[in-house]
Amino acid sequence: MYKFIDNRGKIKEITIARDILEDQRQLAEKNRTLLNSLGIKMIDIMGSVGTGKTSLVQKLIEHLKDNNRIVVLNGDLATTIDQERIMQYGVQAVQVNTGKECHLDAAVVKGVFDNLELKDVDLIIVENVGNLICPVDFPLGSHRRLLVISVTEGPYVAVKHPHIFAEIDCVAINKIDVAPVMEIDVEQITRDIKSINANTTIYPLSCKEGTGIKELVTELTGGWGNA
Ligand SMILES: Nc1nc2c(ncn2[C@@H]2O[C@H](COP(=O)(O)OP(=O)(O)O)[C@@H](O)[C@H]2O)c(=O)[nH]1
Ligand SMILES: [Mg+2]
Repeated sequence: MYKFIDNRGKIKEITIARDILEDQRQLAEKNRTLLNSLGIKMIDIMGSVGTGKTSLVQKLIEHLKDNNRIVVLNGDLATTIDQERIMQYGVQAVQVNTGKECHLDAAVVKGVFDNLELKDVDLIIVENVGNLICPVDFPLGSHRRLLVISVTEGPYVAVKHPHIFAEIDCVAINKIDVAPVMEIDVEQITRDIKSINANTTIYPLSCKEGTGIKELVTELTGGWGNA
């Protein structure tokens, strides 16, 4: 639903039909069924450009690569920068350049599956396209979804984007090492997120300093579900 507010404060609400998303949900369910049949887990990481998604994937790899055969799927409009960063860890990475599309979707991810030797994979980590709005409406068939925000996005990121926070039950607040210089109150952001979704688990992180990573890894790998 969209709200138009005119200069007298008069509000008009307009609802747009979203049935096309039902196809996406069905494709996502098929992906998850396929992954389950092979014993593979998949994590979908979302968040704006520059919040530290790739940095976090690198940290997850450090923690998980000894016990898991990992494939990373890097979604981005253009470039292979993120893929190259991941490959430095000796981990298989597939870059998906979406051109003008602001999110990955279940069909694209299935296309990647079709080109992998899935029998040699335990864990798929998806870095979704850097965007805070679109990816949440397009489930991929993952077992966990994680939203990465960062203190460099300013103090109002949650209250200005309630939709994604309402949908996602695990949020990492990255770059807490620079919170003082950004004059950001991480506890206020935490309260804002909780006011939108009281069930959300929130992990203050610094990928730069390694703070909070262990706790997040335990959370992500401790409770696989449908996401
Ligand atoms: N200070 C600080 N910088 C970080 C942290 N995590 C990532 N960065 C930096 O933020 C920038 C964007 O990170 P990147 O992982 O590429 O973000 P992505 O676009 O979400 O994948 C890079 O310059 C990182 O070095 C952190 O915890 N603290
Ligand atoms: Mg990235």
